[in-house]
Amino acid sequence: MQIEYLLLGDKSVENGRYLLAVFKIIPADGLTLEDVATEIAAESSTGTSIKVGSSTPFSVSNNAKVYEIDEQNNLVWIAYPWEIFDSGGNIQNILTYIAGNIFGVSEVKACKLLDVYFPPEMLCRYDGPNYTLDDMRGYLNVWDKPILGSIIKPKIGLTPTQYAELAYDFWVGGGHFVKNDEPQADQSFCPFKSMVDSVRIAMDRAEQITGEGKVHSFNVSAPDYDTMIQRADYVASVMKPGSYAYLIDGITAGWMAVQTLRRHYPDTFLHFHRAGHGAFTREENPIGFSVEVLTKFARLAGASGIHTGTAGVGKMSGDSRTDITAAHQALRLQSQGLYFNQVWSKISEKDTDISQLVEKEENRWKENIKDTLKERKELKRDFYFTSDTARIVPKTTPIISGGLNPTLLAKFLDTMGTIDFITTMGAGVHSHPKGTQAGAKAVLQAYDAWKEGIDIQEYAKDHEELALAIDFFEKNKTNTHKAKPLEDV
Ligand code: CAP
Ligand code: MG
Ligand code: MG
Ligand code: MG
Repeated sequence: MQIEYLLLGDKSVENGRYLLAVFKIIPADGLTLEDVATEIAAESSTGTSIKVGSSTPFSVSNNAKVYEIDEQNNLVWIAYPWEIFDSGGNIQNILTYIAGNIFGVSEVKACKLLDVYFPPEMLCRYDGPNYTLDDMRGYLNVWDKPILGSIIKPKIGLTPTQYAELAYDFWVGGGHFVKNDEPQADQSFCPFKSMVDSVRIAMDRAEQITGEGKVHSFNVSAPDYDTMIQRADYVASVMKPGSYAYLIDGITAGWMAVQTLRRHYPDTFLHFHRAGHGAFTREENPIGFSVEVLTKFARLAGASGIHTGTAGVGKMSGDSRTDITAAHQALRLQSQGLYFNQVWSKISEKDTDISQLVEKEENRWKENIKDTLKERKELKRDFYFTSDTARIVPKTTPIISGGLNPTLLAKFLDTMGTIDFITTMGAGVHSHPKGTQAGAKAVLQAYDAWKEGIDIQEYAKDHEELALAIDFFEKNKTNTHKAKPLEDV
């Protein structure tokens, strides 16, 4: 055991100078939880497997501290002096410590980072989002519903014009937002630049017909940063400001790619696609970190939006507690995580202004979501603008995707407790028997039914597109698991 890393009951960890983390740890055979906890604290801060003679009093002051252990549940709380992290607001650096070598050390049979807490002073050093859902709402002039979107399917294999034609259909059917799928890049049969050019033409046509603004999220993930920037710049040169977002495959491209985009393009919606996260977030996987942790780091990094899952309603693994906790951590000024209460303010939660804002937000969330629709535009200003913006880390939009279709929308809305999210449906739209335009209409109709409190079966009696969608998805149920009941989050 590396005893110098064990400071059980140390209250000083709450003084704002520490990042706090909680891990679930299963020790390798023959070791105690204390043994392994201190090994992990050492390896993830100043130490290694054996004490070195080259330590200095200052280096020792940077030791992580194991400050709480729950033997029964195999939980270990560790505090990290946040000044050990790169002073440049660097997410990959933090994760290299607290989600790095520790997963490979032989003392560990299992180790999962479940929750993390960032103190207010630390938040000042990180970018956080700049362009938010409210900016997108302003561009689209859509305040009374989630942003309703689609991913073009098939996932890959369409030519630029075929691709853009489907985007056009979705927009003309009333949809707001279209995204590239996660593997879209610069393929020979669908060159990136031609795809962008075709989308612009399709968007202009759709806007002319509908008289509404539309948004497209372009996947700028690339082999290297220069190419990523070239692709992003190309999009900016072709598209109107506000009409495009940048999608980045944040797990496979990495946190540096996410932060590079955030810093280069603060005035563009940054869309974090998390393909690959299941390898380390899935509940049954004992090594890695949770969806909640991933989402919190995405907000810290400055993603305008990140996928947070369908709470068990759709096709991807995930339950309502995990996904809804993550979504709230993305959205709310104060979010109760699995273990920590996070206030996304750069000043102390004890400050009375911040407490008042938190209370106001609490009250808003208690209201019926349908009753608050008309006030949304004003609330946005109230929250993020009339208060001193520099003191609050703006929200990250939950992006809800994966096996959703019009018949599942109401269930998800009720589970989510807010309309502040973007939803994207792939198969849920393009498999409509009458095509993509009808698929988009069915989504809008499903939303209107929910808003008016009418069951979709009833509403479908005089809404043909919805009726066909219900019929189709009843016959083609792919969802094999049921949503777990929503626990208290
Ligand atoms: C959804 C999707 C998204 C997943 C990612 C897909 O398509 O485009 O990538 O939602 O999962 O390819 O599966 P469908 P998550 O609407 O056709 O299912 O959002 O959980 O990160
Ligand atoms: Mg090393
Ligand atoms: Mg996809
Ligand atoms: Mg699909």
